[in-house]
Amino acid sequence: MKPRILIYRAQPDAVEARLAEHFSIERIDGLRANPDALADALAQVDGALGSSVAIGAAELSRATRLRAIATVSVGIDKFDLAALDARHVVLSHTPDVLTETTADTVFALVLATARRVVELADYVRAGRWQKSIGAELYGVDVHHKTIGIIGLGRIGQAVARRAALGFGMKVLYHGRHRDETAERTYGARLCSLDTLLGEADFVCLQVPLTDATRGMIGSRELSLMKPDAILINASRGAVIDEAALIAALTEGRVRAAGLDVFEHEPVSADSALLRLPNVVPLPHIGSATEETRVAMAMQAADNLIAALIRNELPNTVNPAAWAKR
Ligand code: 8YV
Repeated sequence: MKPRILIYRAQPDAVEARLAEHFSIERIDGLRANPDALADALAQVDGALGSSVAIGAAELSRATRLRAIATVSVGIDKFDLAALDARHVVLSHTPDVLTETTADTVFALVLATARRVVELADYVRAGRWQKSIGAELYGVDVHHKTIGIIGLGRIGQAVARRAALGFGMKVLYHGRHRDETAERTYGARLCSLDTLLGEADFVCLQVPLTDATRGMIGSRELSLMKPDAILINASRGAVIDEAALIAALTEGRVRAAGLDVFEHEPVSADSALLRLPNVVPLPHIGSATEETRVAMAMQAADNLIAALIRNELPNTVNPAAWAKR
């Protein structure tokens, strides 16, 4: 008899067809289901696949047969790893396949904020373009400026490559580990967070959301940035103290912000962030291209097949949980 899995967020047809070759499939709309309904659904299956849904002790409370969850994401902050370990459930994710696409999104925000693309597109659409534009509508250059990348992981490195090799930018980075390849290849310079914030023209957040990074960019950090510097966040919204950012943008202590992620998503239409003309907001589209989302879902499906059918654990965040079974 085939193992039974729960798809808690609909996936592309080709991906669900691949899963159906190996598993009996149950479905639930994880974004709308309450924790109790999700707990009931997880209690019936050996594996689960989906994204963007918080899974912790409550959802796992009756999951006695669950062995593996495959998230269609590189971020794992929606999961309570201690609760997964307590249930001996392994979690896999989808690194690598989304790296380049997400780095493209970061640079879309860099260019859109620096050159005021959204604001000026609205200016044209509103019929306000009556003559050649004046200095009041100028943006700032990106090429050959200084970019500071907080978190030089896979995506951070891809951002650094675009910056150095594509735009001739000077690259600063801050993180727990030295990256000698980045330093050798394009002169990236490891520096303290304060130094990076004080020197960068573009500050890019590329850290996972953890207890250590939650709120890491607050009033103090924003006050260290140059007043014409631009903040870019395509990692997780909760890394920034949004009230402090609103104040800094409103008071001109930071020039602009490009935000693909928010502390609470979807961000509320009446958020003060959305009323600021120097904010370019996107609806968490970092990896959201047709090609990449299929590739991510396929990788998640292969991760789940490997775990439940072949007893292999590729891209697994907590492999030790498997050994406890
Ligand atoms: C999407 C992401 O939110 O991979 C992540 O961690 O944040 C984005 O790619 C995720 O893939 C859900 O579809």
